[in-house]
Amino acid sequence: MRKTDTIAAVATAMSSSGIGIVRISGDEAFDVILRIFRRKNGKAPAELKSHRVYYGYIYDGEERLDEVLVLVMKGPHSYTAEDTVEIDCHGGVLMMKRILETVLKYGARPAEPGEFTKRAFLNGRIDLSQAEAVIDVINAKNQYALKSSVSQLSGAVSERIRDMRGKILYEIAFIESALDDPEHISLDGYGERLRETLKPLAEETARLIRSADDGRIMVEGIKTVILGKPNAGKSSLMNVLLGEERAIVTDIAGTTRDILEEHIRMQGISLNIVDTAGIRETEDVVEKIGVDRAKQTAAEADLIIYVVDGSCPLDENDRRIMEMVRDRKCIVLLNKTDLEQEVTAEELEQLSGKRVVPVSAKERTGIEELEQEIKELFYHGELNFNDEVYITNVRQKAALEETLESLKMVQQSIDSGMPEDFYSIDLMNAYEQLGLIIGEAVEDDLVNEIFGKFCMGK
Ligand SMILES: Nc1nc2c(ncn2[C@@H]2O[C@H](COP(=O)(O)OP(=O)(O)OP(=O)(O)O)[C@@H](O)[C@H]2O)c(=O)[nH]1
Ligand SMILES: [Mg+2]
Repeated sequence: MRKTDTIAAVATAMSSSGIGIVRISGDEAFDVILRIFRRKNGKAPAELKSHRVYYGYIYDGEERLDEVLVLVMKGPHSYTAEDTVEIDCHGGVLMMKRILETVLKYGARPAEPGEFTKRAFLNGRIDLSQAEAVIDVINAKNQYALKSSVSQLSGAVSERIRDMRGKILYEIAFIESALDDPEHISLDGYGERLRETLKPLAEETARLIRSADDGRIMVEGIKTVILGKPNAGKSSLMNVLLGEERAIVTDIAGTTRDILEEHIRMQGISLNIVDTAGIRETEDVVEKIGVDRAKQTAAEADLIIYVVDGSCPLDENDRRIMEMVRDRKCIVLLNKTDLEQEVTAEELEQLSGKRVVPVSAKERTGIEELEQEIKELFYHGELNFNDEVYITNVRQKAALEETLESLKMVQQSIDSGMPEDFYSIDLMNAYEQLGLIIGEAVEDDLVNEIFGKFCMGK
């Protein structure tokens, strides 16, 4: 275990609540608490036993501050893997502050944000992807995001990454050993074998990269943009989804000028939904800016909800919008089904190539079907976390992209008949990039693997 100084912080929210927790971690955590804690009999415990709860009082000198429970955890069996003490005090802001000040006065220093988790990582109790999952668990805004981070915290991502690294490392070690000892280890036909080994690895990497987009959606919500020509009923739909009269609705075409963004939840899914100006050719300067913004927002969206006014014939504007959404995730809403129809769902489906859901924003019909379609589109009905591992983190995604790039380079080297030491350079790169995800140093395990497995009798 590394030698560390002793840190402390309030671990619970700084607001009035039943209980507040002040946490201390480090080599002197036990010394610090023994200086300020007395049991009911007025004495500090003679020694602290791990995983015990002590009842008593916190003192600053002779001043009694609060009645508390003190939890004692001896390293490495604690969150940080260091000696850790948690003081359960009354959850008033002033009291928590006062106790923290006392802890600092008697030998600890204030922890930096995330420092407890950082120590858990530095002490090898969790890896980097798990450390990142801790913050995701805390920040999770919906049940899917939460499930995904809990699974990452439990090491699901790390396990996949370790498995892939293990396979790559085996190949690196094999090449190195063969080059070292050509009399005993032959590289004949090795390129082809390696190609087969790398194929599933590249596929898995690509899948994880794709999952990063799903992961982001889970964490941040689906970026959804409502598009359509003026008067189609976009703002009306927005209001129905929000359950309040948020956007201005009139029968004047061109009512919405600027984009309007709101957050909604439907059956556990988060949507960041944007109402936009109706798309049409216009001379009006302000409206034109609105139309440009609509197009720009749509370009960045995860999902486009294209609203069609079913009570009037499709026109040039509709055709233009269909062009815009051609290669995008898009659901077409045939709106105003309460009126006489000029457009049928069938012809709209044919023209757009998208799923069409008939709705009436006015009568609030078809909204459940819309929600179902969104779920189908993003979560294939139900999310299942038992076998899927999601990446939710930009840093991890970048490392995976580098990994995939390197694996492709190896494949290219094989294709163009390069010598084997070329493979190892890119394999090594892939191995290191994967290592970044779990924050693992490279040298030690490489050394062990090479000398432990292959170098026979040397
Ligand atoms: N009958 C009927 N009228 C609707 C329906 N949805 C919207 N409208 C009406 O259509 C008109 C335009 O609605 P908005 O929601 O402002 O349309 P918009 O697409 O936001 O229009 P812009 O902001 O101008 O682009 C209003 O008079 C609405 O009351 C519907 O389902 N049925
Ligand atoms: Mg509008």
